[in-house]
Amino acid sequence: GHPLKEAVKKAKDAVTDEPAGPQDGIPGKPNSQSPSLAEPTEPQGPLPPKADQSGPRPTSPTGAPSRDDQAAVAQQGEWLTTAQGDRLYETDHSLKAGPRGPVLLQDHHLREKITHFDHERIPERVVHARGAAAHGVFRGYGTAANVTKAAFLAEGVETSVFVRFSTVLGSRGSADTVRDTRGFATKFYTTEGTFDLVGNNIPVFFIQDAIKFPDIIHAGKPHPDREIPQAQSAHDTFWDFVTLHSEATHHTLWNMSDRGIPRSYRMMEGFGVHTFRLENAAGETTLVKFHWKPRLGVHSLVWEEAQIAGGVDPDFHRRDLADAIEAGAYPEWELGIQAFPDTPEQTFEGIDLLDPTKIVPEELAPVQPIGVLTLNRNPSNYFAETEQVAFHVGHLVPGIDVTDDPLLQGRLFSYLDTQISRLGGPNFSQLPINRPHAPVNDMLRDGMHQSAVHRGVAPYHPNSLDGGCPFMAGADSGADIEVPVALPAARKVREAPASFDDHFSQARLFWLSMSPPEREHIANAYSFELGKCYEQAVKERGLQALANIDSELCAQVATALGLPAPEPTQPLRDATPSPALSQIGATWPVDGRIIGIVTDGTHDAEGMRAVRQAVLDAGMVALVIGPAGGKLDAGGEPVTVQRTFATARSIEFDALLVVGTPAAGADALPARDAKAKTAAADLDPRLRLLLDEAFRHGKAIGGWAGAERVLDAAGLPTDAPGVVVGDSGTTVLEQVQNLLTQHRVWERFDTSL
Ligand code: HDE
Repeated sequence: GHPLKEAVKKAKDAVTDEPAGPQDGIPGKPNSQSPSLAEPTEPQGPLPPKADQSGPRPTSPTGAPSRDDQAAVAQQGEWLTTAQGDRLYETDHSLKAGPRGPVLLQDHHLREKITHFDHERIPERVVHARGAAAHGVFRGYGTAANVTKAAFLAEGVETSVFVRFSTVLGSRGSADTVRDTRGFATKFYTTEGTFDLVGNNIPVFFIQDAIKFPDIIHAGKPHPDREIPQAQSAHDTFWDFVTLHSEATHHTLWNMSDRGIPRSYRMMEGFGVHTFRLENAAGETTLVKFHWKPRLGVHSLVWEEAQIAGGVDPDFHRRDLADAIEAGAYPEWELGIQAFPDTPEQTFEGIDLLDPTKIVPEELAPVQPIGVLTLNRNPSNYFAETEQVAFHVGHLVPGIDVTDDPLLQGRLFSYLDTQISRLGGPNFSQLPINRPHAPVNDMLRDGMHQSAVHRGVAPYHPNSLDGGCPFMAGADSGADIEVPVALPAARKVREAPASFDDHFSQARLFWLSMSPPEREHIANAYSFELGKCYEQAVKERGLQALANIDSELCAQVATALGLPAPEPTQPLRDATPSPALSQIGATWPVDGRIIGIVTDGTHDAEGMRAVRQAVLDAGMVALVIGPAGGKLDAGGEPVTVQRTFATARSIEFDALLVVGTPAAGADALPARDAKAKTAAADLDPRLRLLLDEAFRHGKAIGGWAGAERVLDAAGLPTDAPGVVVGDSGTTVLEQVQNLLTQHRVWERFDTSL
């Protein structure tokens, strides 16, 4: 037979024979064996079509489209066709007048194929353009029942969700690990209609009024003349804005902290930012702030890792999320609320709850868990799902309402407006990813891309011609009604309340809550960002803002900029630190952490195999790093090399284990690298770089079977904190795993601040 036909047949058979993947398991139960990450597939001929990443199917009794229906729109039958279903016998050659003649205009297939391609792109989001998403399930604990009647928060209720994470400033193709705020937007497909919690990984915002949003974004985006820099805040216009609007100081400080460079989407907190109003079945109201707490803890990259990842793996966060879900290590967050009495002042302990530049420290109002989110299925099509999903802060269900926060009020207008242009008209709620899982019976009609075929003649209310349908739900049927909040008598003004005037005290609170290494990272971040500005006035105003936060921070950055440190313009207020704001000091589960095992297969192969298995058994990921690709013979079942000295960079690993003294790769840099040569006669310079970076980035490093010679040659002191040398691989792994629960070896960072 024809080789291509045979390959296709083989591929088809492979798909049907494929064993059930981890996604077919029970949602919420992380699968500790990570089969898909452990062994790369070896390409042989055309790869079989990748099986749909079928996790649990969205359960909707009410007509949410199944993925089979969605695919049937354009992928039925086995023949290639035109969009009209006419079968094609050829798609590689245009219709021509003779093999060397001109192409004929009558070639409809050519024109359809190219025209469709020409229109494949839609405008990217004006902010949050770069994102990655996943499906999952949310389970209510029932603990919020006393404050809200929202049905999806009741005990044991499971609701399908879709979550999109994003950066804010960069374009759709920009790097993941830039210093920026991250979006954390969740769509709950509840039985009472869709609820969107459109939050960020930072609990405060730059501005207090939505009318300034175009301004801050214009300032943060690349300069309009040369369109540089991409996805960066380290430039004059950004710092010009945030130093002219001192209300931005608090959010800017969070961005300059480790929160601006998360280790993973799985290790970020999420915040609703604004205060929301909940209403219970008895009509009583409570003000709340929403929090997402990651089960794996809050962790960040160090700045050098973030920069390296931008070059060697710009998709670092996107890949991490998809890989973890594919391997069955399902990310989890608890949803929690801080609850405040709904008093006419709408303040708590003197903090204005309508001011989005303020947090309420968790020590004053604990975060109470009300449910758990598990992400368990990757999108099967990026465009259809991640790109076309449309979130809106106004998508609310009974029991959850908005407040008068002027930032939130502006958002209530913006999201629908931008989606009409981004998604090409007013009918985007009919796109599969946006369809509610509750029955829809609206009187919205026609418009671009209308795909519903409405029945009846009377899309108006009341009517007598369609039997009066649809009917109005009564308040007793759980209909969505706004909470009838009393408003004070007022004059129309363009003003902010006096309670919005304090711009520095919470920035100081954040600074004082940081541990020494976190403070050092913040000072370095300001030194870098302000150092990248050209305008002297901007740098000086930047230092002025820092003087109003803390004099040591200001002095350190001033030294880096070579400028005098200014005096504060107002007295620094005392603040009680909030330990909950620091990422350091607790321990967390190690699931899904990535352990690189450096080996050439000739030293303690048995121990290496045992350690690799122990890593997988602990729910972590083991990646074997060898001098070159292929398999290591290792005197037993051959071991697949997953990274080579040429492809491994330290950013990918949470810890490294070195087995014995691996030989240099045959493709190691030639002796031209004289420094490497003298430092370590036979140490592969790329292995030296790998170890050196892991060490500088505070990662646990272990070794056995003579590995201390390698560490020595790489210049790593074997008695340094977090460097573990032992007799057997399993005891070394045990200690390394223990170190990993603290995320990094913090003692390695300078603690002078
Ligand atoms: Fe957004 N924001 N935003 N924002 N926002 C958008 O809506 C806007 C703000 C957030 O993954 C846009 O569909 C205004 C705060 C996320 O699809 C747009 C203001 C918070 C996402 C918009 C804010 C957010 C967006 C662009 C100031 C955290 C990505 C595309 C009042 C609480 C959602 C779109 C996704 C996206 C407007 C401020 C979160 C233009 C006017 C504060 C996570 O409508």
